[in-house]
Amino acid sequence: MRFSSRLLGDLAGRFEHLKAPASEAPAAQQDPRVAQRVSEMLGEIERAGFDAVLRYARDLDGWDKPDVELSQEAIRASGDALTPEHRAALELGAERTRRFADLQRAGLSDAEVELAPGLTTGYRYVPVQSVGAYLPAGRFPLTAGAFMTVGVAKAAGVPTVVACLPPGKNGEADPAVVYSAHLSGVDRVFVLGGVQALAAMSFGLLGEAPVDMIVGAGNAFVAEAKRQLFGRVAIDLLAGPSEVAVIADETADPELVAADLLGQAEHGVNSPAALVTTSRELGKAVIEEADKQLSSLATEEIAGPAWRDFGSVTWAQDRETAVALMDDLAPEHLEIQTADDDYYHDSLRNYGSIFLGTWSTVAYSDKGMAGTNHVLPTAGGARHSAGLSVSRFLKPLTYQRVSKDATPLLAEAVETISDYEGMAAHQATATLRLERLREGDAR
Ligand code: HSO
Ligand code: ZN
Repeated sequence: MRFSSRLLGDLAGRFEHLKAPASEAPAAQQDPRVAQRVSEMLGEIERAGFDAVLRYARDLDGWDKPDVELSQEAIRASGDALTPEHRAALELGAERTRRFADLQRAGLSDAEVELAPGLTTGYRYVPVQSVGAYLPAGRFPLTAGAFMTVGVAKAAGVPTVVACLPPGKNGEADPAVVYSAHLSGVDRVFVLGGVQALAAMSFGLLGEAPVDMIVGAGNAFVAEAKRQLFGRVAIDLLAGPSEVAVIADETADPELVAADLLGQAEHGVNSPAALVTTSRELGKAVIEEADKQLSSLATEEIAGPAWRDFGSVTWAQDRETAVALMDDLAPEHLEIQTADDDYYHDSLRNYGSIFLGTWSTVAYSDKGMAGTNHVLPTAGGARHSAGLSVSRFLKPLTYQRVSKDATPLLAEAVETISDYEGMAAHQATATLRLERLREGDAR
């Protein structure tokens, strides 16, 4: 997340950085060593098949069993390892995410129009037939990822959804992640991490046909593997470090604003967090608060460097300037804590998901409690794309039906155009139909 220098020039005098990031936000560019390594691994797995998958699982993740699949029994029983409160919370998340996806599905209806007498065109939403979900379980086992990928694919009607997750520190699959996948309707689960997981699903090495689409967040290697596999399979999006931004005015509570900024800075030492405020006092209070909260935060080790290096606080002279600055950042998550939330909601154009009002915070969506998807564009991607939703798993397939009566209308125009383009065979498809029509012999 960074402001573009051209915009800052245009807004000169209308804003001021109260805390500038110590480092430039990492650009979304790829590391050539990561790209090289991923390409080697994909090549080796394509050549040697499942043997290579197992070899990488052993060497990189310490996997020592001959198989990587969890039994249906183990999947069903995964919840037994959790407390009843934890199970209930996950059940709530799976259900809310599903209901929100169902709402979006209901908003996508098949449609048809008669464009000219006898010419009917339309589209039908058809789900992709199989999806492979990657469920990251590295530093943090982000359980809700399963709701967002597996659950939403199932809401779209995808018949086969398989999931891979890396083994945890104890060498086993994280039970909360497996239970979340189970609640989301997953068909099969494999304990397999990183590049080897994405390759195995995409190349059809897990006793299934190759999947049509791979989805889910992961580290730089996972993102790079998705980039290289794209085209052969579809992907959701290429996610970089998680981001948060807040617009706050003098009515905001600095303690809450600081907590929410650190709440996402915790994702990684390169996770950016930005505050744009129309109140200098609030801005200064948040900077103080952030330092205070960091001093006793259990994950200071991550959130501290992230905030110091990539955190920013910017004063904007008025709400129009705040909107211009924020639309330029196009953050993944955006909170609005002002006396005028509706103005911002109506005016802003670039963000992954927006959290309106003091009482709503990013973590509610992160954990699946708000129903919305947390797989969202980062690194400015919100300028051109939205996050994952049920529509991503559905293909609006078009069709056309042409009657005999509509034939002259289409065929004569196609003859003219094809003649100009020199495409004789195209022209013939139209000419032949016109002849049949004259002969009274159209079937
Ligand atoms: N903020 C992450 C998702 C998440 N965070 C889940 C915690 N749990 C990317 O949107
Ligand atoms: Zn988060």
